Amino acid sequence: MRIDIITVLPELLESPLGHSIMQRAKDKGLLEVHLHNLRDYGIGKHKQVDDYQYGGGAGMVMMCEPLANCIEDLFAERQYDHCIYMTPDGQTLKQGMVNQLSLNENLLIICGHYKGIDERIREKYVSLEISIGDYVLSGGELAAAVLVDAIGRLIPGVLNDETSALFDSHQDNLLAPPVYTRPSDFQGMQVPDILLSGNDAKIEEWRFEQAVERTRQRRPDMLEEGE
Ligand code: 6GU
Repeated sequence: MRIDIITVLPELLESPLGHSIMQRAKDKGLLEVHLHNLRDYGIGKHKQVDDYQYGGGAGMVMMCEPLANCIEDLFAERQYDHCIYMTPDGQTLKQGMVNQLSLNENLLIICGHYKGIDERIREKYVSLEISIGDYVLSGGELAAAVLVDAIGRLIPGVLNDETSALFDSHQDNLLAPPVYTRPSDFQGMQVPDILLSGNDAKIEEWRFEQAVERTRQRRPDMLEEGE
């Protein structure tokens, strides 16, 4: 998969996407992330990318031309499955949407800043608007990093044990069950006997029950959604 990201702060994305599983996905040639500095498309001597909003009011708006020129350059290179705009007024990101997006070949992500981008860019180019939750970030970059991480780990071959994503919290509308590692006795607190029993069928059953119970207690809304 190839993901192109348009941003005024590429530095903010380099580190989150340059370690651990995301770096491994890139090293294996399964994920390519290309950062495009919108400033390179800025207007005039000051490489301007934002301007005052029509109608007045505090806060700058990202201008049409730099974004349109950058997007057109990328559109000329390849066909994108989606042009995604990261915005707090977008659709709230859920695992189901992440699963769907992980099946694509080429994604383009636009990170907004200030008051956001000119509405005409949304109308003309954007096919999907995504928010990562009901709170406001100072820019779309950290949200884009969250989205790319969530998608990237689902690309086949990225995770070591390919089945492990199947048991993540939120796959199947259930939270994940509790997990334990050595020692079996930590300051008098024991690992549940069942996990030491070697009975795989019983262990699987126990994990499922724990997942359901944990979801019922913490996120009953998820059980209703799944029905
Ligand atoms: Cl995608 N962008 C910004 N700026 N804030 C957010 C967000 C996105 N999702 C939640 N809050």
